[in-house]
Amino acid sequence: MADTHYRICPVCEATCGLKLTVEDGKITDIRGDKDDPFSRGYMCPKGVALRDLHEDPDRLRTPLIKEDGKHRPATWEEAWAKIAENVPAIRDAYGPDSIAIYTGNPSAHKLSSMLFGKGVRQAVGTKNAFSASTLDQMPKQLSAGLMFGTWSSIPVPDIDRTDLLVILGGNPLVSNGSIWTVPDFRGRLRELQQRGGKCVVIDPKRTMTAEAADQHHFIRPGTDVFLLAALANHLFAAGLANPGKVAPYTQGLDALRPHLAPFTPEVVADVTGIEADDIKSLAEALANTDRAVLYGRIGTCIQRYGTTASALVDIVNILAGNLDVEGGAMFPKAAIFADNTMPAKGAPSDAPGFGRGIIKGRKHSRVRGAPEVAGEFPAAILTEEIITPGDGQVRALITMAGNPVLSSPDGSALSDALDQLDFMVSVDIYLNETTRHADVILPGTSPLEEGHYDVLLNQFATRNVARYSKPIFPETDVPAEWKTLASLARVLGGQSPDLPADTMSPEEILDMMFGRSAYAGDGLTFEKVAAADHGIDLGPLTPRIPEVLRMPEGKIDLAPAEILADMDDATADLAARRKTAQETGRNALLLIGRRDTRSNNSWMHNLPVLAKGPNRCTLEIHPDDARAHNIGEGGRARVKSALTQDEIELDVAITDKIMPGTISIPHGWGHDAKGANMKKALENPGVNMNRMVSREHVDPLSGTAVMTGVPVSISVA
Ligand SMILES: Nc1nc2c(c(=O)[nH]1)N[C@H]1C(S)=C(S)[C@@H](COP(=O)(O)OP(=O)(O)OC[C@H]3O[C@@H](n4cnc5c(=O)[nH]c(N)nc54)[C@H](O)[C@@H]3O)O[C@H]1N2
Ligand SMILES: Nc1nc2c(c(=O)[nH]1)N[C@H]1C(S)=C(S)[C@@H](COP(=O)(O)OP(=O)(O)OC[C@H]3O[C@@H](n4cnc5c(=O)[nH]c(N)nc54)[C@H](O)[C@@H]3O)O[C@H]1N2
Ligand code: SF4
Ligand SMILES: [Mo]
Repeated sequence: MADTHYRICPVCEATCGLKLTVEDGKITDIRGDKDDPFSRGYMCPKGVALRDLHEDPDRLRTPLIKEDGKHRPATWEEAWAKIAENVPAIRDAYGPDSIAIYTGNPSAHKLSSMLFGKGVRQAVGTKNAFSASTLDQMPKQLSAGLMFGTWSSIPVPDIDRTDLLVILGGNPLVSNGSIWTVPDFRGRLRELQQRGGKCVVIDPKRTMTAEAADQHHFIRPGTDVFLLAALANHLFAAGLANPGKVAPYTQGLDALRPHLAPFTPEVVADVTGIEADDIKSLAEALANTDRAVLYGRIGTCIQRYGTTASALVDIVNILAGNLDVEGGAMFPKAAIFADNTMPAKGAPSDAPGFGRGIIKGRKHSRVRGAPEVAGEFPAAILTEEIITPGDGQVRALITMAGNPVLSSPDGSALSDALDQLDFMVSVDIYLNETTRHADVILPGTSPLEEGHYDVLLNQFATRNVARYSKPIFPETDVPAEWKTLASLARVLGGQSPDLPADTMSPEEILDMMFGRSAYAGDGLTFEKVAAADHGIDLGPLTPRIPEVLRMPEGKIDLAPAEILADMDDATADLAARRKTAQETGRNALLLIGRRDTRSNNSWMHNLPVLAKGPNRCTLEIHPDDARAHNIGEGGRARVKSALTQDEIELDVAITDKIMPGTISIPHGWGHDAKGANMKKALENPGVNMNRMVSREHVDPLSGTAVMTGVPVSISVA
């Protein structure tokens, strides 16, 4: 008997609707759901790989306990007892801050983790909370908070109605979009071009997105802040700065302008590598095209000026009259869970459009005094908090769906640091580079074993939708992950793991949330959403200013003090960079990262359907640079970081798609760690490029690690 199931793919931010066929308890087919109003039948190879993930023999089905340096399967009773014996004792002896928590990326894609992960942190009560956000989008969250008043009010391109899409530091054709939920990007781009629109990509690599676009400019890594400030500057210079219909809701325009003055297109041209005339035409096109939008993503975030660059993306959109208009940058209106659809607590006015804004820096980290942002510290400081002795030293760690040994800066140092912990617990689906350090590993579930609703990603969706998926194999192997997390919170708090009978399930929570949905007035209920196999389409994005704002004055702040001060640092930096370039005539060789369609950060390399094919963990280098270093195609190169002094070796791929002076290595590789158990991944382990990335270098405003534009040297291996 074949059953058909519909469900949302939880792997990346595109949230594609899938159609699965199950026969006799086995998945026999996975394809894109043509009737999904949002993803329209699109899917990528990772959607197909959900079957391999579900069936992966290396995926954990029982807890593991580490004894004499080796992991062995354990019962749940043993695992809970071991945690109960150790963690509360550490807290009693050294205080809650001695226990750190790291939450990884898949948590943002799982209903269980979104609803029950917080409870784990609350149970510990630690200030030492870390996540992948400070390896990723925290700059966008902070700039949104400073300008619009909540951490998630990030406007996204209205691609379905735009005529000019400018992409800076994103490769959505491969990544499938980020902080912009845009399934079937390729199809949507094609439609844009068919209606006469254009796409421009600015990236140190001529990526797949750049090749599909109408225009591409190379940009020197880490220089986006200069380019963006010059775009804004030129809008003023050309008399094109006009926020249009949002003008009455802006403040700070006059304060902003003088800080942009040093960044003329002429001055930034030789530092960014983009001609002054190109910068001017781009600014003019953004202002003069009726429906135009600028989008900035991870390439613009994981750099020294990540937050300011992110703020400038929105500022350019505002100055060019492209915010909150059809075809421009718009604010999605998620059905549930969005801070910007609910009344703000403690706001000066309870009218929609007012709020308290955001607060940061309520606490500082022990060793370097980094400010808390959105309740967390930079992932880049985790190592120093573990290895630096003294009061408040981190002695225990809990990771949930995270692999910071591969994903965060200076992975070798973090791996060594984890060995020093008194105790470590991981909730994960693999015994991998990070979890091999854990004393207890609690298994998470296969995504197909749980119900799904995108708590976060609907807040960044290019079209408003509400879609729920039922579990296909409910609790086949292991308890639902929300139960594990809820029990973990209890055990950490000194209670028994048994959940009280009145614990609300995720579905009960969704039902309650839909009761106060932004669409409740339109009759939307969880019952209706759950009954709709393909989800419910809530229509195209609609203008939301002023109602979306949560600032005390009810206005968009174009000149937050922190951003202005950072722009002044950038001014000094620009002068220094020009001087160095003029004096030496040369720039350092800079390392950037890249993503591959058949990969997702560090954790899908054990799936046969994705692992097949050529080695993907290669060093890409421009022919001129290869020649200058005597490196030939098919050879191997040694890369040394000027920051960590660590060295790695890998195969070379010579390509003119990469900007001269820049090399690229994908992150998420290096699967040959002793004690891990991912047999397929071990066949082609690759190397961890984050060993080149320094723990010291962060965007000082958001704490986000500088992971692009890392100075390196190379030689023949
Ligand atoms: N140089 C460089 N470094 C980068 C980036 C970059 O562009 N360049 N990108 C950064 C970005 S954007 C991110 S988001 C981070 C990611 O950083 P992390 O989130 O730390 O790393 P992931 O590789 O996503 O690892 C996810 C972990 O979750 C586990 N997992 C997968 N599914 C589940 C599940 O359903 N339940 C549980 N409990 N566990 C699960 C996996 O086994 C793995 O251990 O990496 C960052 N690192
Ligand atoms: N296939 C696949 N899809 C993924 C993931 C994956 O690992 N694989 N990871 C998921 C995650 S967690 C995230 S956060 C998203 C990220 O989604 P995207 O932001 O689209 O990420 P990337 O594909 O890394 O694209 C970043 C681009 O920035 C460029 N870049 C690097 N440095 C600079 C710079 O200084 N300036 C500019 N302008 N550009 C620069 C890089 O060359 C690259 O093309 O992807 C998600 N989707
Ligand atoms: S693009 Fe691929 S990985 Fe992302 S949601 Fe769609 S099918 Fe899943
Ligand atoms: Mo990410």
